Amino acid sequence: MMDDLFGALRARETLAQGAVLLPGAALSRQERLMAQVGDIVSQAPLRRLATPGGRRFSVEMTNCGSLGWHSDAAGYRYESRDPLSGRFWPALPADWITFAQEMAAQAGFGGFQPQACLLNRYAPGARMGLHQDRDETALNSPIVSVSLGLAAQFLFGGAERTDPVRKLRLVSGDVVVWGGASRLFYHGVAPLAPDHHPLTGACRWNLTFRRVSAEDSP
Ligand code: MD3
Ligand code: FE
Repeated sequence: MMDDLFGALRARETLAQGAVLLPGAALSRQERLMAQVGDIVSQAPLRRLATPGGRRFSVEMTNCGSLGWHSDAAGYRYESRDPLSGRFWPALPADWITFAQEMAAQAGFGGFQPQACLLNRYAPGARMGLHQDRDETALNSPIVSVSLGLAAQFLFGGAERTDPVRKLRLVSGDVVVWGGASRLFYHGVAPLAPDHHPLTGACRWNLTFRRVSAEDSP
């Protein structure tokens, strides 16, 4: 309800075909989300993964769900166990699944069944270069992204790496659903400027809910 009030200040916006910004859609649950993030990180600690080329991501990551995204010398892929501990990833909280489904449905994607949530933490200076999310085979499913804490400049390109890039400021509580024609669009995040946010301190968090496999596994 409060979300609707704030949402009235920044209107829902279609960024590209299949890409919908829902401003402030997570505002009313952001404190609970961050408490749950704390639980997940205590079970599957944040880590700076190696790229296949031997560099390291500046963003710290972990996962929950039946699958989690991982990167090392062997490549980018989803794993059902945390390679750091050998244990299954923490479960996706039931209310996270419901929320991601609601957000997808609001953007026109009914029946979304997320399998993975990638948790990204940006400290000042952390960035994510322009890339496509293409380690999933369920390309008919959207990706639901939730921003928490410090604001970031999100970079949103097109189907080709050389397409013009639009800059979009994402603030705490913003949700973006990326599906349809935009599912394979290039995107990234500019280096995080140092600042302070009451919810997260010096950091920005981003949660992305993903369906990995097109088959009807849980
Ligand atoms: C557009 N994360 O984890 S979320 C990622 O803010 C990632 O941490 C960024 O890109 C972040 O892969 C951006 C927004 C996002 C996620 C997936 C997309 C935008 C997308 C897939 C296709 C197009
Ligand atoms: Fe991405």
